[in-house]
Amino acid sequence: MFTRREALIGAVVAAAAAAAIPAFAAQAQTADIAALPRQKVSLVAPPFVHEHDQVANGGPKVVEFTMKIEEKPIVIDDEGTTLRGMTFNGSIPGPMMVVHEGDYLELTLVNPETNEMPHNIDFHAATGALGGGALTHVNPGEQVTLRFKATRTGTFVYHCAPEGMIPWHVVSGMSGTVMVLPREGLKNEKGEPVRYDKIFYVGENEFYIPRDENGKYKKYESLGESYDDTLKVMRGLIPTHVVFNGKVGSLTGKNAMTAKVGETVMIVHSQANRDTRPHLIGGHGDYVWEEGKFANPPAKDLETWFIRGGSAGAALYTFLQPGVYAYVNHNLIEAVELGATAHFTVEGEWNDDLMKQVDAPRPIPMN
Ligand SMILES: [Cu+2]
Repeated sequence: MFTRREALIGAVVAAAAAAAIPAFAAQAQTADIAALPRQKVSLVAPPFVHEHDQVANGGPKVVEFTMKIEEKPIVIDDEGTTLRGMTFNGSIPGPMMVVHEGDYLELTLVNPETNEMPHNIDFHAATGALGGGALTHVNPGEQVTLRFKATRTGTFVYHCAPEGMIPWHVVSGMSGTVMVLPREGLKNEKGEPVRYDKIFYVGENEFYIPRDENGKYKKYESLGESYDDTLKVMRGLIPTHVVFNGKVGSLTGKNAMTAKVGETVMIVHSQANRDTRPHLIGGHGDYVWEEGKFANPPAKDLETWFIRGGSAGAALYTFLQPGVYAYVNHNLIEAVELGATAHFTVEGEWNDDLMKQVDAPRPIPMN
C-alpha cells in the first residue's frame, strides 16, 4: 500500500516525467513542422467559403491565412441604423477558414494603425492559451502570427476576446468559423462518405443599438463614444436586431443563396454569443451535425436544429424542389421582426409527387 505522502511524491514524479516528454516531443515537432508543405489561402467574405478539398490531398500541411481587423460604421437595416462595427477582414461574420485534421492553421492577424481598439482571437478549434487569445493581443499598428494544430474535426467559432471587453467586441461583429474536415472527408451515420456540391456560411449576430429619448437609434462618431450606451443595452439582454451576415436582408432577394434541384448544400451556421435554432422552410436537414463536430454521427431528417451560443453547426441538404426557400432562426419573432431570415433560390423541375396543389383556392361551394 502506498501512504498518502508516497502517493503524492509519486504523482509529482510522474507529472515531472510527463512534463519532460512534451518538451522533447515539442522540439521534434518544431523540426517536423518546418518540413511540412505550406499553402497560402486567400479568404472570401461570407456566405461564400474559400475553395478547398473535402478529402485531404496528401499529408498534413501548414495552411496560412491573413486577416485584417477593420473597425467601421455598418448600416444594419433598411432604416439606416448604424452599428459601430468591429470586424475580422471587413465582414460580419469574419471569413470561414477550412483546414483538415492534422493540418496546422497559421493566422497572421493585422490591426491597422487607423483602428481605435486592441484585439485578439480565441479559436475554439485550438488548444491552449485561451484558444490563442493570450498570444494574439495586438494594439493598433501591430500584427501577430499564431499557429495551432487542428486536432479535432468540426465547425468551431473564433472570436475576439480582449480582456475586459469580450462581449462588446463579439456583439459588434468579431466572430467567425474554422471548419476542420476529417482527412478522409465527411461520413454519414453509417460511416459512408458524404459530399457537398456547394457550401454556404451563415453567421448569426445579435446587435444592441442604443436609442435616444425619442426611441430613435443613436449614431456615434467613434467606438469609444458608443461604448457606455451600448453596454447598457447589452446588459438588458434584449437585442434590437438579430441578423444573418451582418445586416437585415444580407442574404435575401438579390442576395439570396442559390442552388439547383439535386444539389447537396452544406450550410454552416454560427452564433458566437447566443442560442439559435435554424430551420429551412420547405426543406430539411438531411444530415445535421448540430454541435458541428464531425467525430459524432450526424442526426438525420431534422426539421429545426439547435446551435448553442458560442458554437457553429453544420447541415447537409439535397434540394428536391425548385423555388424560394426561407432559411430562418425559428424563433419567428427574431426571424421576421428582428431580421434573422435568409433565402435560397433553387432552380429545377417541380416534383408533383412530393407536392401538388390539387385544387386552387376558390369560393367554398354551396351544397
Ligand atoms: Cu476585438
